[in-house]
Formats: sequence, structure tokens, C-alpha cells
Amino acid sequence: MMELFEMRKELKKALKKERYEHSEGVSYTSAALAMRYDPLLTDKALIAGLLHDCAKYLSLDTMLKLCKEGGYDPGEKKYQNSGLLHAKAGAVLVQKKYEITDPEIISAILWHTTGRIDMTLLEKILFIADYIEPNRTKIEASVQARLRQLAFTDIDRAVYEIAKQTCDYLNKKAASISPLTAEVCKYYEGICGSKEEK
Ligand code: DGI
Ligand code: FE
Ligand code: FE
Repeated sequence: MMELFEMRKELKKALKKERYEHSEGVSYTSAALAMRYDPLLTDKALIAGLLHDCAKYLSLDTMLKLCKEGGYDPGEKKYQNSGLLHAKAGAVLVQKKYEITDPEIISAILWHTTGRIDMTLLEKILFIADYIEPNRTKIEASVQARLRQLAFTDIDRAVYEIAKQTCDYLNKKAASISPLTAEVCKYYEGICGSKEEK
């Protein structure tokens, strides 16, 4: 298996500086969440966090090729943008370039952008860490502070609120929301809906 420092070295070459910093942030934030919810997942969380955006700067063509190689459906044309495809392409690239074989890590990277129904713990951890890591500063400070606390106290509610914010953001931008993104929001609202008044 590739050592963590080798992964970092390779990743640094593949990403812009800010994106690399974000990846480090997601890496240690995922590890911290794993320590909270299942310490045995800490090492996997560290790696999944570090590598989750490794395909972010590939061309759309290369992303599509990687999807095909991995047997992942790239979806309809209108959803074939780098925002959505880098997750699927990344799930294949980590196997080819970073020697990752662990199915839990691969699946966390695969679902990190949209989330999915009934996520595993590691999938939830990466989904949340991507949004709350310290270098991510584009989110309003008070919202960010609340989500950071929520992540460590009510993981499903944190998943829901992040999914909801992503949907609201895409709606505002008038971007086409993939059916899965919308479904995930509804599903997790159902799971934590009873706590709405809290
Ligand atoms: O890769 P990051 O920027 O760290 O974050 P991400 O992987 O969660 O999201 C990447 C982008 O994908 C972000 O700008 C939001 C966008 N996105 C998420 N769901 C959808 C989507 N874009 C479209 N068009 N449709 C979606 O359903
Ligand atoms: Fe991403
Ligand atoms: Fe990310």
C-alpha cells in the first residue's frame, strides 16, 4: 500500500494550492468525526478525506473515461459536469493512481458530492467533513459554526442540513439538481424531521 506521505506528494501535484489545503482540512476533519463516532474508522477517514477531490481538475473527457472504466453511469448529459463527475472519476482514480483497494474508502469518495440514501458511517463522515472543514470559508459564519457543532452531536441532522443547503444553493444558481441530490435531501429530512422543533 502507498504510504500517506506519498499520497500527499502525488495529490499536491494534481491539485491547485487551495484545493490541496481543502483536502488536508477534509482529511483531519473526517478523522476527528471518526474518533467521535467510530474510532476504528479513523485511518480510513483520514485517507478518504485526503483523496476525495483527487479528480477535480481532470478534463471532462478524462472523467467520463474513468467513469466508464469503473462501470459508473455518468448520468444524463445535463448532469455531466465536473461538479458531479469528479466524485465518480475520483473513485476510480484512487484505485489506479493511489493504490486504494478498500471498498469503504472507494464508496465514500464515490458518494461524497451527492450523498445517497442510507449512507454508511464513513460516507456520512466524508459528506459532512467536505462541508465543515476549517478552510471552507464561503459559507456564512453563523451557519458554519452551527453545522460544525451539529456534526459532532447529531450526524443525521447534519447530513440533512448540508444536503438542504446544497439544494437551496443549486436552486438559486438555477443549476440542474440531480435526482439523487434531491432524493437525499428528502430522505434525511424524513429521518430527522421529528426533531424539527428542537
Ligand atoms: O468538490 P467540492 O467543491 O469540495 O464539493 P462537492 O464535491 O460537494 O461539490 C462539488 C460541486 O457540485 C458543488 O459546486 C455543488 C455541485 N453539486 C452538488 N450536487 C449537484 C451539484 N451540481 C449540479 N449541477 N447538480 C447537483 O445535483
Ligand atoms: Fe468534491
Ligand atoms: Fe471537497
